[in-house]
Amino acid sequence: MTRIPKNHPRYKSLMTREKISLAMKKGLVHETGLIAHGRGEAFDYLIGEKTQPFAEMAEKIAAALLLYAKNPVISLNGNVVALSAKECISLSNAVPAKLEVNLFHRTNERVKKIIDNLKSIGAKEVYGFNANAYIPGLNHDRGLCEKDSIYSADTVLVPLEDGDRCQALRNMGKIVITIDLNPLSRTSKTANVTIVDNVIRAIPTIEKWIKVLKRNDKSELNSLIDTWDNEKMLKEVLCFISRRLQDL
Ligand code: PTJ
Repeated sequence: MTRIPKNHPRYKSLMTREKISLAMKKGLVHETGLIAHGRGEAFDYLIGEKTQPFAEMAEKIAAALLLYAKNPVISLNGNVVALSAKECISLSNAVPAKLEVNLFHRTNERVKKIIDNLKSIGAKEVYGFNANAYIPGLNHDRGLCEKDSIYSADTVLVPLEDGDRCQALRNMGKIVITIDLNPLSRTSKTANVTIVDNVIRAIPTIEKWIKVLKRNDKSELNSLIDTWDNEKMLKEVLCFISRRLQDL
């Protein structure tokens, strides 16, 4: 890794870039994952590189949905594992939810590498390698998934997702929660709950809310979930960004 001086004003951001770059060299992240990361960075700048109230609320609703679900699954890709592997494992234990590796640029080799990496840092069971089902409507390998995991899930958390798969999962009747720094993406517009925040901050915040909401019964969770209006929140994000730009 390139040595980044700790007093560099962009230390955190540069270290994150190093993480993604290293994960690509290890074969965990696809090369286009670097481009996706750059796009995410640009949007993170626009929201001030911190968890804004609209994201905090979405993270709370996400926690309620994961607790309410009968069969929740967290879908993992190369970028998510590079940036938040330990945090995703911890969240999956807290809910509890299954973990499945589900890639856009799928190769068995990369799925295996990612699963091995997750297991080496504490994940017990990770689905995705023995893909034996297909998300209907996707004529591409990204539709491959496991019957006992994403295919039969009622609620799926899919950070950094692509719009088509998000729509296909919704067409299957699933509740889709996404984490996407771009409030204009098709994924953001298609998901039931869009968390406009960096996956690095979002996953631990969802877990924080899991711990708070775990004491609530299903009807209390349901009342909370009912208050959510994703379209309204996305408009709020755009207003927030334009106000912020005018104020600068
Ligand atoms: O590992 P694979 O093969 O499954 O591929 C993963 C990527 C991310 C390469 C693939 O899914 C892809 O191409 O994604 P997109 O269509 O570029 O979408 C990624 C979205 O995530 C974009 O809208 C980015 O703004 C957003 N994003 C990037 N980094 C982050 C992020 N959102 C939250 N946190 C981030 N760190």
